[in-house]
Amino acid sequence: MTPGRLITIEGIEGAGKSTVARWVCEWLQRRSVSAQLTREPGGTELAERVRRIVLERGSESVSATAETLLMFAARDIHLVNLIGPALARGDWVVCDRFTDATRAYQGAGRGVDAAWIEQLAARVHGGLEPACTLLLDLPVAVGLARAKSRRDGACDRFEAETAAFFERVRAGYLALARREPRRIQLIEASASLEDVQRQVAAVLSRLTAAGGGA
Ligand code: T5A
Repeated sequence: MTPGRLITIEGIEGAGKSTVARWVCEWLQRRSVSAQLTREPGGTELAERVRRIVLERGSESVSATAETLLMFAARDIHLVNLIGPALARGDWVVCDRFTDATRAYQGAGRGVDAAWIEQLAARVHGGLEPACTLLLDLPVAVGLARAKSRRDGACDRFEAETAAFFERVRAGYLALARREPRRIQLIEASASLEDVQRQVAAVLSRLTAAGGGA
């Protein structure tokens, strides 16, 4: 059986990742590709519990080190219980955020040592890398305004961060895209949803035509 492919969707808050992730799944399913939608941190019952811990604004402070370890703990659980088995069955997995989020948020945003993040990634991924990453890029102010308009309650720990933090995260993502231009496909996400879908469809067409390599 041909193994499935992992597609990850990345970007700052409000970039449209969840919207695009659902659309990518539907695009694949319309072409008879079995695709599963999931997200990080989370994706399984236990990993979603870790998500609640890492996102909630409690009275205790959470260091950047603890945050990084919690992200990778949730990712390990997700890979073992959901992503790995789905890929082994031949399904494609569409994941709303993955390790590039740790590189951008904890690495570029919080200043966590990049080499340590790569050590954790090597350990947790066990050789798996996304076949393709869609990086939805847009100005921080536009993303934050979209995220705010959609939010129905209090902000989580990340949403409460400053614009300067999200500028570092965005710059971190763009640096990753420059480093890995084959895997990371830049999508101009301040465009209309129809235009974003057109850009994404072009990437997916190349990906499926190439049998999964970007
Ligand atoms: N995190 C996560 C880390 O720090 N490290 C890690 O390793 C990982 C995995 C939670 C947080 O976890 C952090 C980063 C995050 O802060 P999350 O819930 O996935 O992660 O992140 P959020 O960015 O908070 O998710 P949002 O739901 O806010 O943003 P999305 O998914 O990017 O945006 P979406 O699709 O919900 O769209 C937002 C609004 O914009 C509209 C939508 O309809 C919606 O109303 N919209 C558009 N409007 C106009 N034009 C377009 N093109 C539009 N696309 C969407």
